[in-house]
Amino acid sequence: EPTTDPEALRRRAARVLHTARERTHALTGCVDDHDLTAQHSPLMSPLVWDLAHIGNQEEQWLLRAVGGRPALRPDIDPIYDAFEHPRAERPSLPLLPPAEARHYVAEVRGRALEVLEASPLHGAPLVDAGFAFGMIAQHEQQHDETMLITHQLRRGPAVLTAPEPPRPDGAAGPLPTEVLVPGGPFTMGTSTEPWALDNERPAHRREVPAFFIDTVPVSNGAYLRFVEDGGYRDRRWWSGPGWDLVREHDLRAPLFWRQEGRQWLRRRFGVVEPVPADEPVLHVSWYEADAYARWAGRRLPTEAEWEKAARYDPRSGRSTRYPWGDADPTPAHANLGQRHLRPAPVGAYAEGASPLGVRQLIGDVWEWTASDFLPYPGFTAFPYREYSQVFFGPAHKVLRGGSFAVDPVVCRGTFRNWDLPVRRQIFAGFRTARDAGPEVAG
Ligand code: AVJ
Ligand code: FE
Repeated sequence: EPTTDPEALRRRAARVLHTARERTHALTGCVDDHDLTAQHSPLMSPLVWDLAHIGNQEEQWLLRAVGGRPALRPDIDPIYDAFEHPRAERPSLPLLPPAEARHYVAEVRGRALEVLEASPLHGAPLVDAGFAFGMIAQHEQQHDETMLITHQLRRGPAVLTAPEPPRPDGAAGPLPTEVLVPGGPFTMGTSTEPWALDNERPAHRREVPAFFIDTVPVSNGAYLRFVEDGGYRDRRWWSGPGWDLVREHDLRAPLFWRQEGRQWLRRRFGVVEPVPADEPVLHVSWYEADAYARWAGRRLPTEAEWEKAARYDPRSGRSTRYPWGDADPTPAHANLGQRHLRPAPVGAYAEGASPLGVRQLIGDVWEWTASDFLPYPGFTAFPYREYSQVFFGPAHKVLRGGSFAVDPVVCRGTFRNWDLPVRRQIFAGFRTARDAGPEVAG
């Protein structure tokens, strides 16, 4: 049950803000000022832009909107407005230099914690159950994932290290390749998760016919069979725009892969290593996921199918918060929070399985779905149109489940991410599905 005790809410809000800031410091403290201000890829901002943007959003929402305090640095709002400046032009802006950016975010945080102490945490939608504080912790963690993508694109020796993720225990023998999810209605989205963002709301019934879904995400080894079968040279497997992408950029394998003789290697945070066959495939566009699924005689799951697989409990008929139930994620459930800098091998995290036995829906890799990013029936933009509403439409595809780079505060069975179908630098993989057909539709 979500707590309404203001002291417990304050402690939780302070804790998630602190966790986010530790991550931000880790990602911005391991490189020098030159690296912080450089643009490592035209697809990404300089790290120092993300840093001050985190502080600027916190200033706007927690100090000004919640706290009613005067603006600290109104002069820099336009520089850190993501809509005014596309990423490619951010290096040429008069950004706060690293030392000033660090000072700014620390100053904002000190005042934000004062606002948290003084806020009643009820009585207005923005502060009910600490929403704005949860939203700002989620925002910082989303930029921490973005900064990790920048680290992956950065050239040069490794600066980040982390322990290896757990391996599957294999005790129960080999897993079935797919799981049948029975047909019928289920509850999609949420009206009760206190920190759910606008696009996850409201809860509504969805009819989802029976389907089969892969027990685990598609592995590098499985994807390699598609590559070696000439998948990238065979027009049959590709959508029209997917084929255009392959030919325009001469795509032959996932981003960061390269072939040396008969061996496939990949670069991961500054280290070149053999592609591990049993790890979920990463750094594929939606078009590559779609083509692989067609080659395999299957398809991507729809967003509703993905959420039903992740939340529907056939024993109770209820939708749970996570595949394993309603409890918050622990390190035994899922690979989240940048504790490891790679996905765990497929079949890991038995404790995180759904009641039907689907694994690794949460954590490891974002999963592309077949669906466009659209509002749920009854959607209302909150607290600002630029979070979700301006992105609704056929241009963006939905990703679900979170990756190893995502903190638990910004990951739930209802959480929706979206991106352009050409994107490959994000920590995205996928799993496949198929219709169950009339014999099991019951
Ligand atoms: C939800 C991940 C697509 O990074 O563009 C960050 C999150 N929104 N700042 C993004 C976000 C505003 C957003 N995604
Ligand atoms: Fe942002």
